[in-house]
Amino acid sequence: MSFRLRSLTLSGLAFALAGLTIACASKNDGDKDGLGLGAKGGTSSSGGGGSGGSGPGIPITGGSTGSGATGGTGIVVTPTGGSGGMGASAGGSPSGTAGAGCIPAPEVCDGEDNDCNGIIDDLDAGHDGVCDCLNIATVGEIGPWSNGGDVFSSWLDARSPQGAVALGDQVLTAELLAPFEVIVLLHVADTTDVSSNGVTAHKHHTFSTDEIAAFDAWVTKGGGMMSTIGYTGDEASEVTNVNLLLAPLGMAYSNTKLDLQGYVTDWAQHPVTNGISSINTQNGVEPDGPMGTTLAHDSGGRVALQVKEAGDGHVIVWGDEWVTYDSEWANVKGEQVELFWLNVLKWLSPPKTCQVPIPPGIVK
Ligand SMILES: [Ca+2]
Ligand SMILES: [Ca+2]
Ligand SMILES: [Ca+2]
Repeated sequence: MSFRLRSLTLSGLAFALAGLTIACASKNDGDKDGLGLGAKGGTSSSGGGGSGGSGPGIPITGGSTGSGATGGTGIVVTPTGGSGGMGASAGGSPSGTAGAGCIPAPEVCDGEDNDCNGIIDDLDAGHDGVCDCLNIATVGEIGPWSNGGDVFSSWLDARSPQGAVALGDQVLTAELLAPFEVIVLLHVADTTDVSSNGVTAHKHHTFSTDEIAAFDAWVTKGGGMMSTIGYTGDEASEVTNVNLLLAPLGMAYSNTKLDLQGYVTDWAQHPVTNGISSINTQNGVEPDGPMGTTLAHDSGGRVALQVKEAGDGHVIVWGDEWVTYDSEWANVKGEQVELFWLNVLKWLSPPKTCQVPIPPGIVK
């Protein structure tokens, strides 16, 4: 119960929203680009140049020195094979592609469908539901309203050798975004720093026209993004910056419906909501996108979740940020935040890349 009491104590504070965007990018733009596991490289500024082979237990046969920054066009998931099978070919590869002529080999993170099952890089050695080859980044900073860990520093790191790359306050460019399949927007408000528990989430720079265009292009080419909100005490102002990124995608947060609160208990059927019946929120903001499909409401009928398919990409707008603090749900019964994250990552991932089964028994 301690977490609940803490939550209540904090309920007078406002949380702003940040977005978690997850982009999907490049591993399938070709092994020939040598992208390999570009996302494991620098966690702050390099945009992922990484040499392959950084993750324990993940053999890499693809390019080993490719740089995420120069890897090319990013999120190209388009099958180029056409050789029958399941159309997942990423171009000629040593291990072939699904369909005639594919020679099955163990799946590795190389942008290829090594085991010929039609899905590229569907490796999950721990059978935890998080693809070991998924390239995830966060934009902005995790909020300070938790005494425990966040979903990226602890939960995700335990399930994917690649972890998440923190892009922080970096300027968004096509080259920076290209290596990623999924991006989550955290505290990206340009209005104020937010501090608690001796931790400060710094305010973000205002997204420029070029950044907005780069982000929109990354999503529509196949990237998957999720935004979060409610980090600051002035949500009406907080939503402005993240809405700059969401607007071209037909999505938004309301600047007047600022009272999302309590348990979200009304869920429509969707891959993102599968198995979900209750998730708590604190001082959230209602998603209010003109093109969004509403999937969940709180007990007061307020909107908590909207999604949209944008071009080849996927967008999730969540009306709160407490789901990013794993201390609030890791040992909590009656809520399904962990399963929610697995659903989110799977739906945001390209349909023919990194799709791994969500194991049973996630809900406690
Ligand atoms: Ca495969
Ligand atoms: Ca592979
Ligand atoms: Ca895993």
